Amino acid sequence: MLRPGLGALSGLLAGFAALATAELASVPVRREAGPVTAVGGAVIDRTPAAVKDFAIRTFGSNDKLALQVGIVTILGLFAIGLGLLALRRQAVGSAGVMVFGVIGALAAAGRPDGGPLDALPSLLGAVVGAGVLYLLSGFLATPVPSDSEQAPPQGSFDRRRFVLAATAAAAASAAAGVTGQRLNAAGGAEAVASRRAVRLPPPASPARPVPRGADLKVPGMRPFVTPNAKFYRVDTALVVPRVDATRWRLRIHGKGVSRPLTVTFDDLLSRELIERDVTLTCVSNEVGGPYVGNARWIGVRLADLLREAGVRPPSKGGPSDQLVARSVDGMTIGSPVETVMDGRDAMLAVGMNGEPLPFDHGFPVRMLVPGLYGYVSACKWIQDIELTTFDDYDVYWVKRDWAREAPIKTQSRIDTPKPFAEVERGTVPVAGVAWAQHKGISRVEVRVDGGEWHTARLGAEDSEDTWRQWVWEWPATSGSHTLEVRATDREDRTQTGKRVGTVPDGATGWHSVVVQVP
Ligand SMILES: Nc1nc2c(c(=O)[nH]1)N[C@H]1C(S)=C(S)[C@@H](COP(=O)(O)O)O[C@H]1N2
Ligand SMILES: [Mo]
Repeated sequence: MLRPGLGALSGLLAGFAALATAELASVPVRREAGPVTAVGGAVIDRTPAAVKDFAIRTFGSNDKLALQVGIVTILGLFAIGLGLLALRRQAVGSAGVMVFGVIGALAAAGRPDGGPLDALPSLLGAVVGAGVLYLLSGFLATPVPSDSEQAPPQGSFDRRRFVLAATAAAAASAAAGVTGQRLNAAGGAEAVASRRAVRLPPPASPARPVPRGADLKVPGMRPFVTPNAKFYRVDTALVVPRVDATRWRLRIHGKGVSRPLTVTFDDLLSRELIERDVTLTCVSNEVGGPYVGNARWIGVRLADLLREAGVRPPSKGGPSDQLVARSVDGMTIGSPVETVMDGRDAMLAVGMNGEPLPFDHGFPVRMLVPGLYGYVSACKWIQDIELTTFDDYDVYWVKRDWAREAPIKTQSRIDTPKPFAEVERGTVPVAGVAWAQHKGISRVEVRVDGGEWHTARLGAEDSEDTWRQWVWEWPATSGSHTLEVRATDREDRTQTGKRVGTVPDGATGWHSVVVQVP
């Protein structure tokens, strides 16, 4: 009973030693090359659209934590298995550890932004882990005597050595792991300092103040402008990139670029800046979902830079119809050149709600195109813009079942009352938001239990690129009731009630909420 237990423990200690060594070894390489991050990233890259959506829906912004906990748990189980295996076949157990090292190495080197060097932490970790397992299982390998009554006090010497070696391995691993984590965390120090040093110049073209009455201030509603800390986050980054703004460069090049450009962060800040309120939406947002937020952005008009580089949209004879934005973490996001240059406020954003972009939201620079879902427009941590065609190149999400082009669909959401809430009889404000970026919202209607539609009162319009709050005073009667909402945009198109899922280009259907009135 004791030996299998110690075998399992050896496996776990070997796994711990491997991960800790890899963490330390990732310091001179890069923190993204750590095996758990690398395998997690590789899993994300290979996750079909529907599963990724399921993960976002189920775990929300904790989807990445859930993934990492899952990976560590699976590794732990395999480590126990290898520890038990090593009791019978010492070398095979260690070879098993090496197999996991190779998997980690392949995952790390194969990431969109990965290189051969990224394989190093996993391989080093595996070598150390294999060694630890070999050593520990060696101490446990004393053959069990056939007649235990006659046997000398069984393996007492080895057991003491086992305890010593296991303790040493655990302590050394903990030290290596903690040191690695500390150094990796400190590695972003220049980036943090560069962000702190940013002074955003006043925009040449400021946004007008948010009109009074845009925020209806109905209790239970989220504010009209989403604070940065509350802004939804959707991306594939297990480790948020920390880019040093003083070393940041953006290259603009490709087909039809007659004057390729490379700009620095200071170059961008010294240009004419625009400030705009824009509501960003994720294609993975289900009907009624939370992945939509509204912020005041500051940035450089992207069309200005493109024109400077000699780019013409297809309608003016330009050869490229797709703009591919690349981030420092290897994400590729493709937008239609025609849309980016059609006069809307497509921008390279440097500021969000009065401060430099938070790291989570793309510091130092991200793209933003009002009216397009984030996955086809809003590249965070951008470092490269290539002009090409949709025929010639499929970007990250397009390779994973999502549509090439995806304008935001007109949508509306009930924020209060909450689903299954109990509300008092009498007048109940039913309120929420509606959005149809770059078209604008002209009407919102609410109905109860499939009855006739009632027109809601709209909050003042900030811009056609922002959402609009709405409220309808409901004379609530006793019983269980279903509230539904639909919006109409300024092109006079009413949101369809037909329910479709988020894949491949955004969900449709009316948001409904069931409430109880005593
Ligand atoms: N580099 C990078 N940029 C990215 C993504 C990503 O995974 N990596 N996700 C996109 C998606 S799907 C959306 S909806 C928006 C979300 O932006 P936010 O996290 O600032 O809200 O970022 C976009 N930009
Ligand atoms: Mo998204």
